[in-house]
Amino acid sequence: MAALQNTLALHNCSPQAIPYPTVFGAQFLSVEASLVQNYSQYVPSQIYPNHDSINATNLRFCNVTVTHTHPGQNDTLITQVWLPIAPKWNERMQAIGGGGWVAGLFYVSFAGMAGAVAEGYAAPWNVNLYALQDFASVSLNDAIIIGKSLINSYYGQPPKYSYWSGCSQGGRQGVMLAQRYPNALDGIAASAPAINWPELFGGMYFPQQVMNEMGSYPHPCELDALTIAAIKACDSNDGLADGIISDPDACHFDPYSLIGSTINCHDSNTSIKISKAAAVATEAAWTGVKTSNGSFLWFTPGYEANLTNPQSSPAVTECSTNGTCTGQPQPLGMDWMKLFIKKDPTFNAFNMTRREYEHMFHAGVREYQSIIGTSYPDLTEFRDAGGKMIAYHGLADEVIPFRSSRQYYDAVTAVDPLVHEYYRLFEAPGLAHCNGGAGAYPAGTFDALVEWVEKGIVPETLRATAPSNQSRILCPYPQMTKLNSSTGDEVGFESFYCS
Ligand SMILES: [Ca+2]
Repeated sequence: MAALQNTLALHNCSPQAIPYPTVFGAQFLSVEASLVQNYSQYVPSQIYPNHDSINATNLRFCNVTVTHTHPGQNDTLITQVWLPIAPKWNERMQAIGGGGWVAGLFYVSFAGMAGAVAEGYAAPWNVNLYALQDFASVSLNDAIIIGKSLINSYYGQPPKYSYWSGCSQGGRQGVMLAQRYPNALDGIAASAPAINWPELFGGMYFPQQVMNEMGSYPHPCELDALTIAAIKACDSNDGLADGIISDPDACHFDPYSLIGSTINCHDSNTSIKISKAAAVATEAAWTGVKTSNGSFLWFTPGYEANLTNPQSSPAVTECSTNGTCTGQPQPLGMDWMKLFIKKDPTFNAFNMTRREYEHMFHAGVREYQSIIGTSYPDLTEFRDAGGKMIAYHGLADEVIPFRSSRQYYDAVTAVDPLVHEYYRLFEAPGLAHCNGGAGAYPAGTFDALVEWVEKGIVPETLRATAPSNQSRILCPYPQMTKLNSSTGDEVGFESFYCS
């Protein structure tokens, strides 16, 4: 029996057995198919957002790669679909989102696809090599159509349910699908989404801009000390002293109050005083992007965010052994300004005045909002198609400010006050960008989405567990998670309620 299945799988898993899909405006260039056997990979939840970690072992799947172009656009799009043979296909499709500037088909996507196949899902993704428009939206819908078509030709039936799972760029892609292709998917897990893209990327540079204006760059340990002080000051506002700020709106910590305090720098083991530059930089990273006359432009991360992670934080500085520090802007924001707004790879962003920075910020919004802004607030067609969308967003997210998700949710609510019937946003206190940090991670997000779509079980809460093994529930925004005062010292799921 197993031998027969192998023969069938091999027969179906060949380019000759797979017809080209039909995608409006597309011309298919090639299809490749190969049988992959005994594929094993441990997929930690850090690179499989919305899911728990999974140990994928001895997977057998047909790996199909389709290449297409949109004639006249000189673009090339590559879609890869992994069609499970063992374990057996669960009759669903789970499309996996990208990250950063990458649309898909990088290590996070491949890990997610392995995780999805291990759970029986057929998993497509798409990468676009040339056009921002493909990257922003077109490739997403193409990938879904291609995925469904390949599934239909391989298994002889379309997927019963089609899903999206992504975080960050992958989250933005999910939201874009709900906005522009409301019939494409049954369920979308779109966590910490990089929506409001031009504002996000323009705003990401703001702490660096402020340090440039001062010509003074604090030591990372000064910024870390101020973050620790803010968390200490605001921790108990939520009723639970757990090192996590669960009520960020109640936090109003003043970094200027600590100027001159002596701290111990852990890395160099020296004592230094907190400088005014450190207070100015943290304030910039906490209270929003401001114009030269002080008016608000966009959100920055909250008090809980790690401001000095060299990979991801907005206020990174680097210090030599003689104590001289320089600013280290994130390449994402820098590339945005140089390549997309100024269209000049040699542009020197370190010398901008605040007025020039404001012009840059606004120019990005004007030029790119309609292409990749992903901020269109009317999801009523997605609602009418029966779609469900779910998202978590860490309150300690250092890359994408959690208030960006709030702002979008409020905008969707203004169009349709009953939005919570098909779209829910869960804020995760202490959680960093997509994963990490001290806060609890909701590993069951995707499964909650599937239950909502297929069984109508409304996700009233999400269960989340922290690295310290402390567990809690997350509540759908605008509700807040509150501590149930009747519980004792043991804090767990039952210790919280939503209000
Ligand atoms: Ca707390």
